[in-house]
Amino acid sequence: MDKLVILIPTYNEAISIVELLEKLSSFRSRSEYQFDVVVIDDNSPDKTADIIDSLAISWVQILRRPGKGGLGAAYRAGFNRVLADKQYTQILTMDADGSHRVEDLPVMLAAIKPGKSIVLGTRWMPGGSVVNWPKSRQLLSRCGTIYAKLALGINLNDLTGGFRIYSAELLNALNLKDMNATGYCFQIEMAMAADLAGATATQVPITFVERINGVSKMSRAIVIEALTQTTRWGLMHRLRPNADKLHYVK
Ligand SMILES: Nc1nc2c(ncn2[C@@H]2O[C@H](COP(=O)(O)OP(=O)(O)OP(=O)(O)O)[C@@H](O)[C@H]2O)c(=O)[nH]1
Ligand SMILES: [Mg+2]
Repeated sequence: MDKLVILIPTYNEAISIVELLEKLSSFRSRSEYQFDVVVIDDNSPDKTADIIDSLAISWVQILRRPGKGGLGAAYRAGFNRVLADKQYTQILTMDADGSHRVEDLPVMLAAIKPGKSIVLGTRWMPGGSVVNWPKSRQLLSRCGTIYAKLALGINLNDLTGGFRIYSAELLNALNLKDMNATGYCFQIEMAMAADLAGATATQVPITFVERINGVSKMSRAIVIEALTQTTRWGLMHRLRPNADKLHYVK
C-alpha cells in the first residue's frame, strides 16, 4: 500500500486552506489512504500558518519559509522535506485555493502506476472542465500548454496545472536542486523532467474551479518567465539533445 503525502503551497490563503483541510479531513475519514499533509507557507502576512497551527490536526505539518519565494521554490523545499522522510511513496500536489477539488482525488489516486509515475490532473481533455474561469485565463492556460507542448515535444494536454501525483521513485530520479523555475513554469519544468526521466504519465480529467476567496498570485512577471524559460528549454532540447536529460535526470 502506497504511503501518500499531500503538498499544498500557500501564500495568503487563510480562508481557503481551512476549507480545504475540512474537505480533506472528511475524505481522509472515508479513504483507504491515511495520508499526511504538508503545507508550505512563505510567511503569509495573513497568518495562514498560525491559523493552521491553531487547528492542531495531527496529520498536518507546516513547512514555514522566511518569505515569498515563488511556487517553484516552495515546492522544491516541500519535495526535499518529504523525500528525506523516506516513508512516503507518492507525493500529491494541489493548490490551496479550492481550484483543485477533493472530489477528483479518488480518480487521480486510482491512476497511479508502479515505478516512475506521474499523474496529471488535466483540464484540457475529454471529461475535463473549468468553472467560472475568465475567458482570458482559459486562453492563457490553453495557449501556454500548446506552446510548451510544441516547444518541448511533450504530448500532454495540461502542462501548467498543479494538481498532480509524483511517485517518490520519480522525484528521487530527478536533479531537483538544478531546477530553478519560480512561477507556474515550475509545473512545465517538472513535466519536462518527468518526460526526460522516462516516467509513465497518466492524464486524468479534472474540473478546475476558480477560487472564491483570496487573490491570485498570477502576474505578468510569472507569464513572461514561463514564456522565456519554455523557449529556452525548447531551444536546448533541439540544439543540444540529451544535455537536458543529463541536467534533469540523475
Ligand atoms: N508558498 C508559496 N505558495 C505560493 C506562492 N505563490 C503562489 N502560491 C500558492 O500556490 C497555489 C497556486 O497559486 P494561485 O495564486 O492560485 O495561482 P494560480 O492557481 O496559477 O492562479 P489563479 O487561477 O489565478 O488562482 C496557491 O495555493 C497559492 O497560495 C509562493 O510564492 N509561495
Ligand atoms: Mg489558483
